Amino acid sequence: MDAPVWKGSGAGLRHAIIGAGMSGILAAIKLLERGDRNFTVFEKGSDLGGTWRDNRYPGLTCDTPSHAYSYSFAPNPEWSSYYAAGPEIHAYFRKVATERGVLPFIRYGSEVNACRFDEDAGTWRLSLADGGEAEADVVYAATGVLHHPKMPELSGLDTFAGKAFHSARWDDGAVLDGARIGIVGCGSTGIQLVNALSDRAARLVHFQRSPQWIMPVPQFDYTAEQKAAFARDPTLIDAVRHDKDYWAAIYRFTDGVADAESPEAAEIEDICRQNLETSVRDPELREKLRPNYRAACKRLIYSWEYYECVQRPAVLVETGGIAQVEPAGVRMVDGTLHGLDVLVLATGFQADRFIRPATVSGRGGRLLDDFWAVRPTAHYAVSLPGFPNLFMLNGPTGPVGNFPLIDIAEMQWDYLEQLLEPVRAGRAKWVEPRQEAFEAYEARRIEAAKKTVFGSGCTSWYLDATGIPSTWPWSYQAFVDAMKAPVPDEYRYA
Ligand code: NA7
Repeated sequence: MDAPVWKGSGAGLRHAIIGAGMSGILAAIKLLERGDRNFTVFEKGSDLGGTWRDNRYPGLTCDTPSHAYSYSFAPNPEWSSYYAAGPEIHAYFRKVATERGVLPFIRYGSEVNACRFDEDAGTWRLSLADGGEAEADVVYAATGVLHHPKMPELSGLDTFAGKAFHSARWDDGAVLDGARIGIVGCGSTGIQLVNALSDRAARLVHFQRSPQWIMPVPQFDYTAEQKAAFARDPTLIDAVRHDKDYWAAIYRFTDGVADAESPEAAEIEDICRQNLETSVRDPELREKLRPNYRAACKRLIYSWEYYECVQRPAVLVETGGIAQVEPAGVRMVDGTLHGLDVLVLATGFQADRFIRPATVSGRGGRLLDDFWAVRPTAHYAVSLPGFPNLFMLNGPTGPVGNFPLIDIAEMQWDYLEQLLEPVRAGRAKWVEPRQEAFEAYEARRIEAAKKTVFGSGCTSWYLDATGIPSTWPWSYQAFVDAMKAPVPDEYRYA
């Protein structure tokens, strides 16, 4: 039997949300809040949660404080600690989605393969991997940024006799306690893995191609009394969520990131350098761990424990080049063989995918792959000229950094609501940014991006294929201001 065609039902616009992660759940809740029930969340997996579903590695922690990494409308008095672990965050999204009535709208196992704009009808036609089809007036791509694992090119990887896997495809069969474990990669994932496994492994070899700057942060558990107080008095949660010192640091941080030569950028580096000098006792190890690029050029690691964990007796930081993987372990260029039982590839993600590999074609058959031939980008990170009523939450060139992406998605949603108002009211069928407005915006963005710390001379997933940061290049406040209201002249309604 052919898979069914979802055409929407009931009154009003038909909405398609792609992805049931943090942003997709947000979109669904916001639609329900306005009484819109004519939508489906297409989720390719068999569970919701996005990045918090895919990543299950030991030590997984969000680097934004738990009370700040919560929807503004769904505070959670039960957070167990200042920085929450992955499973707890996944459970939070499940709970909120359940309580807000989102679950019946999620269609699991429904990967969107293609989205085609039908100009005559003014609608999007979606093709699903299961053979199904769908029509929608508005499409929200809430497909995440760091979603497709990036595998390293290591010769001999398939000959390894132990278990080798990417950090986002955790193998539950891997025995960790008392094992000889290798970890490739020093991003947030590799560092958190070292923290979690340094006292479980018999031997832990951390293969470090580039060391990281570490920002020291506090971590503590909330007591039962504190949680009860949060439940009784939500203003106490607000006090943590909107803590002025935390936000002052975020604003200082984003000011610093926006201008590599600013005093704020120097301040970030001073704090990290001081952390390195005072925390790592062995001078040889200290030099191994000293980055040769600006702090915050790569995404800064927030950790209260890395330097302590990396100094544990079982841990070896290996800075040599990897020659190949062999059945017994990893052979270095200098001939050393590190015998291993488990090899974890914490080597990051293909950060330029977004809605892809879905094929997206807009007005006049314009292909998203062509539009993004040089770099994935979008007008104010949410919309694309030639792709009417197609929007992205946490899409390309949006703000990234050590602050809550939930807030970013919420601000983007409020912006989109305003953009869509004439469409909702029936005064227009669709909206898209004007090509010339987008080009002017993008030119400004690129010029500003070159001046950011991200572009100060290191490699990272923030950079596009030409080496230019693929991020919001201005301050956090500038983003807040930009999202308050779209500039009407920059958009075209039809
Ligand atoms: P990241 O931050 O992209 O880090 C990937 C790490 O893997 C980084 O240290 C890379 O070194 C290293 N890497 C990648 N390929 C190789 C090869 N072939 N050999 C050795 N080392 C390699 O990914 P994460 O998963 O840690 O974090 C992603 C985000 O999740 C993070 O920013 C937070 O937003 C949460 P390099 O620096 O390129 O020398």
